[in-house]
Amino acid sequence: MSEQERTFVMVKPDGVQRGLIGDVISRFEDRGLKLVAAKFKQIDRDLAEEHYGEHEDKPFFDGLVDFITSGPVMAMVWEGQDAVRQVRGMMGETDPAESAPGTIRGDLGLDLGRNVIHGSDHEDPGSNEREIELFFDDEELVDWERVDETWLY
Ligand code: RTP
Ligand code: MG
Repeated sequence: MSEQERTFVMVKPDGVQRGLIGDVISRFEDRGLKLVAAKFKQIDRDLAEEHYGEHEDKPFFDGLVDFITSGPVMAMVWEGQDAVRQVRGMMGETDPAESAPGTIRGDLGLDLGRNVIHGSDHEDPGSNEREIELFFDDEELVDWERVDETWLY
């Protein structure tokens, strides 16, 4: 059994506006991941620029920051075995058009910008811890047991 780990997930403004928060949360609950923290918030530009700092030299950076600050997001931390990779698999590819049916972006995403969800990147080790710290204080991470823990992922 691989180690439990935590990953940062965010329903982006398009997902919030389209009423998809519940659908996204259900998928992770059904998969057997455990919710550790959640926060519904409006991101300011400073936070957006720091969160997406790896892309600051890309031509799409300003548009990405405009989009992610265009309305509230649902920021969350989910825990489970290999959770970073697990969640990325459930998300699909960056472009919804390239994402398999059954994935969040494949089922719900509209286009490369409006792709519903962010998740920490398993190809960028440490991004999960960095992003969790950026959005949550330590005391906001809830230590609890789900009654059905034996059946969790
Ligand atoms: P995210 O960080 O939001 O979870 O998405 P990701 O890892 O799948 O993709 P990433 O390469 O980190 O890109 C971050 C977001 O930037 C937008 N993007 N636009 N125009 C473009 O070529 C382009 N490439 C990326 C996407 O909205 C992507 O989610
Ligand atoms: Mg990324």
